[in-house]
Amino acid sequence: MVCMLVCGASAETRIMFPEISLEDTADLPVTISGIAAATGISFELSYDREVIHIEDITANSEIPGSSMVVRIDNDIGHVKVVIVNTEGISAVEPTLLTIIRLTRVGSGGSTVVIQDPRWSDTQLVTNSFDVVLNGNIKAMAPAANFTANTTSGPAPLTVWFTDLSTGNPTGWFWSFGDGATSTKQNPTHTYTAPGNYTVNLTVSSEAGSDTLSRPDYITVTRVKGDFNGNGEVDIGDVSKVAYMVVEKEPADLAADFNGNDRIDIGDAAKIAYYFVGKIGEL
Ligand SMILES: [Ca+2]
Ligand SMILES: [Ca+2]
Repeated sequence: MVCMLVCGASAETRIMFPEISLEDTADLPVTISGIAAATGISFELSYDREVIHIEDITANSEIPGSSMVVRIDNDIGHVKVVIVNTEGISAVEPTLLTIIRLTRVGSGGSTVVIQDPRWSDTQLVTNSFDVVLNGNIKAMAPAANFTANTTSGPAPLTVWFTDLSTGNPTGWFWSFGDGATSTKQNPTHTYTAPGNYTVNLTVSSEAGSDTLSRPDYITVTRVKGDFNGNGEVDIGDVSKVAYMVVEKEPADLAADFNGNDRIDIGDAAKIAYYFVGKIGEL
């Protein structure tokens, strides 16, 4: 039991790299702890070169007497670091060893693996670390964006939507503003009724989700005289105006073609004339 009190006091040795969200460039610490005096430390880092590049590695200037040699190879995603200190680095408590400057080059995530970390003591014996905590660069959440081939026109209006989202989304949810939805990446939607429509796109991935709303993005107008919404003046529309005149259908002032503020036989005649081509416009 005496030995446990005395011998158990020796701390476990650790080397660690943090877990972070990285937007563009950041300086991240490699820290060590549990070491009374290290005369040398070496470690390697491997990472996904499609996601991050390591720009620079600098030694902690507050540790006197250190010299450092690094080799950075972003073509394969690997660095090797060697630090020598003839005084012995005191790092019983967590101590900043080096600053790693990282730049994001892709939107995904990457584990920064600490490979083969070793330290030499004052007897110049090489030791491994008890605990190695790898770094983790979290993937970026996607950002929603989209466009459309057209944003206005007479009903029925068919619109091709194009996803312009960034951050590699894996899911799409479109709301077209008329009650219809789609989970395609690049959907097509046909608006049948006149009106202004707000379009929402929500994109998602394992890293998160984002929604872009474009208020009143799509404006659908009515072809003059097209009351049944098929994009043209046809016999159904001619009949409908006739029904309005005899009050079998509610009057719609869009059918007041002769401009006297009521629906009358002149309007019924005008749409019939237009339909057969006796007049050029309503
Ligand atoms: Ca029609
Ligand atoms: Ca009229």
